[in-house]
Amino acid sequence: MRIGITCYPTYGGSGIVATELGLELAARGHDIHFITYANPIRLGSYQERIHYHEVEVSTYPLFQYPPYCLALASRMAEVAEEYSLDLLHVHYAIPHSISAMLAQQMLRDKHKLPIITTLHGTDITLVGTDPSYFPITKFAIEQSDGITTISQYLKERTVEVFGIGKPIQVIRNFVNCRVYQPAVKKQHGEPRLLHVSNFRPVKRVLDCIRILEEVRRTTPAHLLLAGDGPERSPAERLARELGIGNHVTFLGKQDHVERLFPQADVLLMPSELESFGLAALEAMACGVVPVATNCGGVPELITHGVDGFLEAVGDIDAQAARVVEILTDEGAHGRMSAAARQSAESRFDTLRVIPEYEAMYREVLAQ
Ligand code: GMT
Repeated sequence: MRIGITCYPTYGGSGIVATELGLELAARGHDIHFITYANPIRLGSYQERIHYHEVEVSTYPLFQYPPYCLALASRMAEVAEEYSLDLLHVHYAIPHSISAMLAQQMLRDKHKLPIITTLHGTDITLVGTDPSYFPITKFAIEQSDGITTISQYLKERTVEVFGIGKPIQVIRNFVNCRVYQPAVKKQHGEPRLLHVSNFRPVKRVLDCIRILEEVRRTTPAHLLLAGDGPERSPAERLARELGIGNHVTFLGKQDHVERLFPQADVLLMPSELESFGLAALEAMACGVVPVATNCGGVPELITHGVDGFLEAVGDIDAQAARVVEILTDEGAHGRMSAAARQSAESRFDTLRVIPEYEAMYREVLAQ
């Protein structure tokens, strides 16, 4: 198939999933055309069957807000016609689905161009419920030819918030278990806690610092924080104020997290809300046990006490106690680490999940 993919290319889990999906589809013989304003995160250098079409947004003194949505629609229509695309798969409803619909309309007399929208989370839970975006988000979902969500939780939220009657297919986040693997040999030193995110308030990065402080009362540990965003400076300040600055390393944005995860012992994901929690899945594939919060779609990924732990949002003591449990009980740590890898392999491997997208494409093309 010839597939156009649009996503937010530089920021957030939805862009990562869209890029990894494109790479996996290309490896399976499909032609993939990324249509985005920047080179997608994790795309890397040249790959066979991968094409990248940049969307340029011209400014003009009249435009207080340059119309990205329209520039994207024009580019989508151009690329779809030029490369005879079979469909457009957009990630994150706003504005990508709307631009795709405009492209579809532009080509309607000469080219059938179905649209699949994948909803990732904040496009529904935050942006979509904002009164100024609610009607257009509902329209975008209702007019898509196929809709997928990354968890059952997000499907239920979408139906509840927008009253969608059309079928919504749940296709969960995935991980390539040949790329994400447990370490053959771990580096020496203090046990390592790891947090990976875009440091937005919803991720509760400051909780990671507080958890470390609590853990260190009884157990040596070092915290690695990968990523960047608005909560980085407050987190740096808090670590200094609590006197644990020497035990925290801010790594900034990382290109190859598959090399980082295996070096950790525990993954911290203290989020306020996660529709799925991709970072926890990638950690689990590397045999790293997640200590996460019981919110959104996370229980669809982590089975409490088996392949990770789920505690209440903001409960620092409970999350710290789970970290200590993992770091001090070697037997339990080994069992949970193996179970985490096993869950990633048996339920979320690309070999299992990518065919679900392919089946969805075939279904939509047959309509
Ligand atoms: O929170 C992020 O990392 C960004 C956000 C997005 O919309 O780009 O991520 C969402 O999509 C990820 C990939 O499908 C999910 O794993 C995250 O759980 C989800 N984030 C939230 O729901 C807050």
